[in-house]
Amino acid sequence: MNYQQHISNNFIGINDTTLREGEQYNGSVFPIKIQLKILEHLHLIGVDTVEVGNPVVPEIANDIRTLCQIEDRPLIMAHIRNKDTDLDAALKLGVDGVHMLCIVDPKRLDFMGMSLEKHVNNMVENIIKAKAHNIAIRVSVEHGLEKSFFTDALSLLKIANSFNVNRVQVADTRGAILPWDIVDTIVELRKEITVPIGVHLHNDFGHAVSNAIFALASGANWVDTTLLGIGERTGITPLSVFLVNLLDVNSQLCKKYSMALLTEVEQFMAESLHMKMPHNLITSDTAFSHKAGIHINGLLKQGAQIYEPIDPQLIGNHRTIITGSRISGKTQQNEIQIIKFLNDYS
Ligand code: HCA
Ligand code: CU
Repeated sequence: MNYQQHISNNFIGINDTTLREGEQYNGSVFPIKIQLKILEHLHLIGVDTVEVGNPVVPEIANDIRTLCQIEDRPLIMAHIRNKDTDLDAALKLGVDGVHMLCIVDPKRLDFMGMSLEKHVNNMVENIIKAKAHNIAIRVSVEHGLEKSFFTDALSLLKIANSFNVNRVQVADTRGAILPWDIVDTIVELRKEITVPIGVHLHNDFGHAVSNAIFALASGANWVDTTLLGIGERTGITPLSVFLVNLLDVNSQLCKKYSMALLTEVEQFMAESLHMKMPHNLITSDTAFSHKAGIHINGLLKQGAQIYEPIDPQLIGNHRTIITGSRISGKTQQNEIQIIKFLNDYS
């Protein structure tokens, strides 16, 4: 498969869900001031849509109303359940669209006192209503990427597709899907679905970024992200790491995003949450630090790209050279200065 070519043809956009999934992170508290700042930052980066929480909760409805009043902003999508109460709450607010979550797991439907057939009928009614109000609608299936639920997810999404929704989406809700499985599933889905397909990928097994890339290569068009990857449990695809992958696949795809803001914005997010930047994100303070003598020497002799995947400046990050440790070798201080300022990426 020509992965690069497929991804370039398929990729449409990023739905950032920091304001919804991100609030589900254990340490998140988002007063409206922080939400406004997040919206502003996401707009400056240039994400295509921003997802907010469920307006059926009155406090969330108030916040969404405030966010929607901002004139210069991305499209705002409310994340709702497949319920008319939720849709009605969203319709009152002037959001640009709704992301409606459906369920196919028979046990969960049972707990809800609902049959799959009734759930699908409700979905159809909600789609028709949203369309009558001229707002965009994306229909997602929780656990939709899991093998045991895929057949039912596909049947439900085919019906949504026949009503020409703006987008359908499948989620790896438990974060345990492996890249080869996502390829098979998205290829199957693409055969049946004509509208754009989005993916929402949890990171429990560490594949949230690679699964996004493989999903795009297999026919998906949209990816859900959050700043720092925050969300339930280990979170979802982090915006920064996803974007550097996309840049590597085809830099043209990132032209519409202000990559140089990524470090500042993700560091702002960490500060707001009173958390230390995760060391394993490319926007962290240590993401471009070099410590071992062999590495420092390599940088000096061959240039920084020998141990750096991208120029840190591309994402607004910086290089750090750690000397004076027992593993740092004999590099002289004046040589270190050279590395600090050398720019080998032009
Ligand atoms: C959840 C819902 C969700 C929804 C994803 C989507 C998930 O919190 O369980 O709207 O596509 O991970 O399934 O975040
Ligand atoms: Cu989720």
